[in-house]
Amino acid sequence: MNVLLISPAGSNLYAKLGAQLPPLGLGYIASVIREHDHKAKIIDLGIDEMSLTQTDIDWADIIGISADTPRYPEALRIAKLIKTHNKPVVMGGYHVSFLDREALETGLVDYVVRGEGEMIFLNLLKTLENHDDMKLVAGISYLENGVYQKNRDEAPPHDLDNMPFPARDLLPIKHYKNQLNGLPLANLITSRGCPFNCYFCSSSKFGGLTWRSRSAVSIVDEMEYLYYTYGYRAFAFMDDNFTLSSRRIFEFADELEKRNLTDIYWWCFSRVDILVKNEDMVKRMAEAGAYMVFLGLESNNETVLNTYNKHIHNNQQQQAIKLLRKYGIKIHGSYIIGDIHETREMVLQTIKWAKQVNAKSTQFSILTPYPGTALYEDVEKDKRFLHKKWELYDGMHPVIKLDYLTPKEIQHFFIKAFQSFYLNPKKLFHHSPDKINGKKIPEKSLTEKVRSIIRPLSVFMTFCREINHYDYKNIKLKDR
Ligand code: B12
Ligand code: SF4
Repeated sequence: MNVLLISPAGSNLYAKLGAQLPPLGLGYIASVIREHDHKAKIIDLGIDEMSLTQTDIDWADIIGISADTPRYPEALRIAKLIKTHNKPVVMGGYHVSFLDREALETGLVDYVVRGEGEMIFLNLLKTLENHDDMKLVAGISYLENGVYQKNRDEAPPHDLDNMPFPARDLLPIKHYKNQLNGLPLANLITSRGCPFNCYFCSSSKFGGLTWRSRSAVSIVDEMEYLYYTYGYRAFAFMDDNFTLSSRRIFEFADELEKRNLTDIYWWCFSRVDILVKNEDMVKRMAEAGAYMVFLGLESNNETVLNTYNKHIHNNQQQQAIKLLRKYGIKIHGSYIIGDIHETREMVLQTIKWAKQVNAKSTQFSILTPYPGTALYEDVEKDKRFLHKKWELYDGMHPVIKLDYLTPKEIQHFFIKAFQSFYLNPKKLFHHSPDKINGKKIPEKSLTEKVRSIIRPLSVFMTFCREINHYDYKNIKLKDR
């Protein structure tokens, strides 16, 4: 079949700041179905909003659209356009995996693929081609004569080494301009699933509690391909738990050395508890080119940390920060404000602490109940939703009624948090020597240096313009 896959454009700050990465999920779907003689095209509307043409729609037998929560309204708008051409629409991704019924009941979506979609979508195509029984396709939901059908769940793919690399050749690769310290940056996924099941996160529900990982050989094969085919010298491992297995990290570092990939730098997500237990691993990461680690530091308040069910403590946060710095690995600190029972003092404590930590870069988010999370269920049960304007579920807009803080106050603290971090002269004009484990990394060009001063300012200004566009004055709040 001819399959057109669409990644909708984001309308939020991330999109405006150009935080665009190739949508690997659609890349994987395309590469898997191609192996089974289907033809695939991918359109990333985040790169060019005008790139969906009449010819593409006419060409396609079926159209698949990705939908995370903030892009769900946009995904529906595209589905509506496609429906005027009478083509079947399939939706997949985090949002619709949990709110499948709502998507189907709009009348704009024919099938929802729940969870990791490669095999499910392939089975759906086969069933449509052969006019077989839809009930046998695990992992999909649909309406049958107007009645909601949710087929049994499909287990997520287990052998990730056997999966082809994402079909980057179908994406407008030259247009993704991401860099890590001036070097062209490619994103990869080397594992799926998360055993931690934090309160505000849907990863464990989406991909399951079992961590499924690719081997070091397979990861470095993909890096080599990206290095030689496209010239990438920096890599972002976007999996939730790149460092879960220290053994895999050692094998990965050995494999990079074996293949002489020593002029590369990389970035990954990790957890403080895993790092502090594995100093040898952190040292090896630095030797193997780890430039920066994204740490979910979340809050400086133990009560709030407990609510998040992250199973981490302040002492581990401090130790992990110290450890990464000992080996010259930079930190991207991610913090959350706006827990349901959080007070003004608790929020200020976290903002002050983030400033003290002074990570290389910092991100604050407003606690947001994404479908599939325990937080979402609690907010629903306690009738705390302020609204379900999904495009505002971007971690930058208040969406929950809190006990002690109004939406306006949260918004104010959120801006204050960014302001205190990014509009800090020490931050704007300080340039630490860029070394990893004693190894100097390439000198930044003058343009890069100027850009690194202008960027925080422009982030902040774009951010202030963005955040204020929702009016909270008519929202009734619980007595305080
Ligand atoms: C990389 C990333 C980004 C990147 C860019 C996204 C990109 N182009 O890849 C950036 C930094 C821009 C980003 C931004 C944000 N992100 Co983000 N991001 C991720 C991350 C870490 C990896 C994405 C990835 O490559 N996954 C691997 C691929 C293989 O999986 P996948 O994309 O989900 O695709 C599979 C399935 O979803 C499904 N599928 C997807 N689409 C379709 C379509 C069809 C037709 C079918 C059949 C199947 C299907 O099949 C795919 C293959 O298995 C995920 C976490 C995660 N573990 O996935 C979060 C995640 C997607 N982000 C999330 C969020 C919340 C955000 C932000 C709001 C920021 C924030 N405050 O946290 C912004 C908003 C962005 C926006 N859309 O407007 C949430 C989404 C939750 C939700 N319900 O929407 C996630 C899941 C993190 C989390 N655990 O909470 N993000
Ligand atoms: S926040 Fe991180 S550790 Fe917690 S469930 Fe999500 S991906 Fe896993």
